[in-house]
Amino acid sequence: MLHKLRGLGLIVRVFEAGHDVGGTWYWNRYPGARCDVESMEYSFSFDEDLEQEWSWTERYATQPEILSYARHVADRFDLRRDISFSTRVTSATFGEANGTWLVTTDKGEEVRAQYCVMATGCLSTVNRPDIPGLDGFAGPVYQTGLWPHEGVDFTGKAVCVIGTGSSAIQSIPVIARQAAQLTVFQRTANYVAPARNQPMSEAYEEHFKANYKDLRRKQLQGYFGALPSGEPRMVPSMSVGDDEREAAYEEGWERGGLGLLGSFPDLLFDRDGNETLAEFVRGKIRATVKNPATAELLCPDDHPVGSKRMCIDTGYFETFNRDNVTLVGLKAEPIERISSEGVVTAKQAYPCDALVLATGFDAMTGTLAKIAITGRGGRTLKDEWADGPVAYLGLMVAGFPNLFLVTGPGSPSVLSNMLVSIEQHVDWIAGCIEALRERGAGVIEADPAAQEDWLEHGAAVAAPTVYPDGKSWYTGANIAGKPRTFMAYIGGVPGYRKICDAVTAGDYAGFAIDGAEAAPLP
Ligand code: NA7
Repeated sequence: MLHKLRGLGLIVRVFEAGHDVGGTWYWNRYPGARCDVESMEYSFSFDEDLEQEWSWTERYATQPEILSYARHVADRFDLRRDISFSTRVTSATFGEANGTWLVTTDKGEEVRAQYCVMATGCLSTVNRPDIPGLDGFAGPVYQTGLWPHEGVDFTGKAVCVIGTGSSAIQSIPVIARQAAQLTVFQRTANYVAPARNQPMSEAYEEHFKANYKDLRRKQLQGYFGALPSGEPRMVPSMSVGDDEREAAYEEGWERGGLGLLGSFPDLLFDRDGNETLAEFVRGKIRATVKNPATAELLCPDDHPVGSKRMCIDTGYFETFNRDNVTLVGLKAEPIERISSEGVVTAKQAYPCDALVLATGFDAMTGTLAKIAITGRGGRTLKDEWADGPVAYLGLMVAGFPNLFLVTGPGSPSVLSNMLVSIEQHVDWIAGCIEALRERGAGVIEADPAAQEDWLEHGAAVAAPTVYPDGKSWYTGANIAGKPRTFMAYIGGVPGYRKICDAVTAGDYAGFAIDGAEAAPLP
């Protein structure tokens, strides 16, 4: 965004809470942290030289490698000189009299700007669980999303991990190899496919680099902003025989990655079809985990595949065959408290030297809620979003002129390859600001009726899918007291882009510019 806006000749200031660039990849340094989108696709497309000069070393990049990439991009485009690091924005207030935003920081700085872009991330405020006694634990407590930069050595230690989401699934195999004893506390079992990570092959990288333009174009046609894996069968899952369906899943399992969920186009819609994939994954778990009781505990049985984010792993289920690893199912024995010595469930105490909270994030809205954002008439974003977030196209909120959101709620964001979605929003916002400047306009804002229509459309698109079925962070269900709404747009990356492009072509349909009536949607 900084690079693009500079290109328009604007003066740009960036405020960043971290001491360096990287966002998610700056904070999430837990052992085993890695992207679940393939490296060649999880990269910026805006500069061809950048594409050609950077080399990824593995099919799925590790956190340190992605952080190096972010640093490289920052240096290559000389971004750091306009970024204030270690600085948190505390408030952003729209001044009706002059149509500008006043941004204040925890360093006491006050900056006035015509446009304010919130690029605060979707998974950037960690969820510290409200478990009695947590603060009284005698040993260190680590949160996966705020991992110490100097690293942690668990050698010879007894470790308890709470949570079995993506971060836990990546870190548990690594911690288990180091620790003397590992106890995993699972509230909800997850569907996990093998990543089949491997070193980047020279031939694959060359093929990608020679065809980047074409492959990026194909990426944009993918529902999730990623290339299809293998040859998806374009027929409904229940229209084929059991053997053919099983063969399709087996192929997806062997290829590895999230592509398993795309084995048939209707797996996120047809609950019977979805259940066949669920049972396939359960079969794999039962075949891998030797202790039948542990295997059953690890088999998800309370939500469809994909309704909570599907995970990919390297040796997660195999880890439960180790002698030093114990799985505790919290449905049968909920955590009652944390004592100074460890975790205490309804059945027994589990003493440990260190505690790892892999308990996720206050997703999509948590970070924006921590900033006092005030729009027209003193309306705060917190109040506007009290019943769940609303945003037209996930890009702007009615009543908050010239305030843009990157991957905001109501956009595909977390249901897509994030880099693709981030670039689309950055391009859209830069294009919008350029258009405003060309016509000499001062203020753009979402029309409340267009915003309402978008919300209804988003809910209608999500309703037939399995997404609302899971108690996931997509819906706010992982945070006590958070309103339950499905916060992302599941109309797909290509469809969403088409709508955004039509809005732009329709003279920013659904947006009011300088108080004029908003053009209707085409
Ligand atoms: P997730 O996917 O939200 O996982 C958090 C895990 O922590 C999940 O298993 C939760 O169980 C569990 N949890 C949360 N609070 C508690 C309490 N109080 N007690 C016990 N267990 C708890 O976060 P991740 O960091 O793993 O992954 C986030 C995203 O990052 C991921 O989806 C990828 O997109 C990358 P629950 O399922 O709520 O029952």
